Amino acid sequence: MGLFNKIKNMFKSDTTFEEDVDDVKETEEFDSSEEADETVDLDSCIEEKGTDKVSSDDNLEEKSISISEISKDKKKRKKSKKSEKIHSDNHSSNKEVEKQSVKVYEKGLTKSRQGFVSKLANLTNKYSKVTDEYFEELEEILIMADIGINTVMDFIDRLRDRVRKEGITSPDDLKEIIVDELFIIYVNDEVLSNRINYNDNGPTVILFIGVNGVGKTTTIGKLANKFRDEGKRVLLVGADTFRAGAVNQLREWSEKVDVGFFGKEESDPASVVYDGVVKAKEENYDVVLVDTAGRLQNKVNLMKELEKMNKVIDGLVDGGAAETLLVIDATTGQNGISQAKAFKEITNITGIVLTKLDGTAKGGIVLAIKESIGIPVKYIGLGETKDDLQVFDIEKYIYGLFKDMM
Ligand SMILES: Nc1nc2c(ncn2[C@@H]2O[C@H](COP(=O)(O)OP(=O)(O)O)[C@@H](O)[C@H]2O)c(=O)[nH]1
Ligand SMILES: [Mg+2]
Repeated sequence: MGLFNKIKNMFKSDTTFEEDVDDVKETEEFDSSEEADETVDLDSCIEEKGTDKVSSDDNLEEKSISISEISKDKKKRKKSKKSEKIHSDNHSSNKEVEKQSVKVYEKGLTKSRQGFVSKLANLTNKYSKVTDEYFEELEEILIMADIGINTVMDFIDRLRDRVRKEGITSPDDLKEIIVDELFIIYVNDEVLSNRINYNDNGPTVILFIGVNGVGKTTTIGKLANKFRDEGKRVLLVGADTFRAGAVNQLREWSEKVDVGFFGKEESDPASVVYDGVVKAKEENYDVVLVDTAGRLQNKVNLMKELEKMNKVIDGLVDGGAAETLLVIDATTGQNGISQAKAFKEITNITGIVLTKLDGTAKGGIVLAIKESIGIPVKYIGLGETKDDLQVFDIEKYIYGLFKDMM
């Protein structure tokens, strides 16, 4: 059974899928040799928000995962896990949470599904045979979905290859292989872990960076809510001290989701971080979420400021900041990719939060980030409420995108 049907069964039937999700991730071997080698001027990214810049010379390697092997392995594990399974209350409540999460994915990806996936369905209906014209149209659809030109070219090559080797002639059969191959783009790499690093030795400090308006403050509010639900003590630190009102906006979120707050307007961001982390240690907070300024006059200043903050955190917490999450607005398309490349040059990013996926029909950007930046998407924003932040999960994402085709 192909991945297409597997995912369909996971989410449409009553079988539990928590273990499947983990298993795929565990059985993968990752290859980390890919590096984006293009340099992007951060200042121009910040200035020209609407500009689409697509150019990356990434040399894409031969991907050689066998999905059927993963499937087999997963089935085996699933069987043995199932026999051990005790139906506890805890388990059924997990199941509820998962169901809820799948719903948020379905709803948040409606635009992408209607845009990109309905085009794909039309294409399948239009052609009775897989032809060159079919591939050309498919290529166009994928590029329009913001998947990224290099990724698409590589994808089409692999698809043509499979069509030839497997003797596929019907677009209807190819539909499932397209889903398989999109999944491969995402999982066949080193950085699949969507897990947050927790610091066992002190508060877990998470820095949020990214240009203005991408959704940093909102994401912090949503994430604080998530952590608090998990029983963690959360402190929000407002170090976006450059913009009037920015600190207040974070304070409002802290009130809304009922977590701690520290912030000072018109102060040195690093000194706010210092005071905030000291407070977190004194008052035994588990997680510290730091909101930073999206824009400094130039790249050098931004780099220095981030260095300063990191130094402060290094001095207070063993192991320093646990995560630096770059927030990107999915509706800005390839410009978001350019931002990621630029930020990657000036600081060590451990994960990406992709916001506003609900506001774009081009949900393919998730795959482009993976392919051109090589940094894992850890969370995605699928709406404006506190419940609309989800841990990024490729299987739920693919289901959310293709559920009408399944
Ligand atoms: N639809 C949608 N809007 C979002 C999402 N995340 C953030 N926003 C909105 O984007 C705008 C800017 O967010 P904000 O957190 O202030 O951005 P910041 O400047 O990076 O801190 C606000 O109006 C948010 O409500 C999302 O996932 N979906
Ligand atoms: Mg903000």
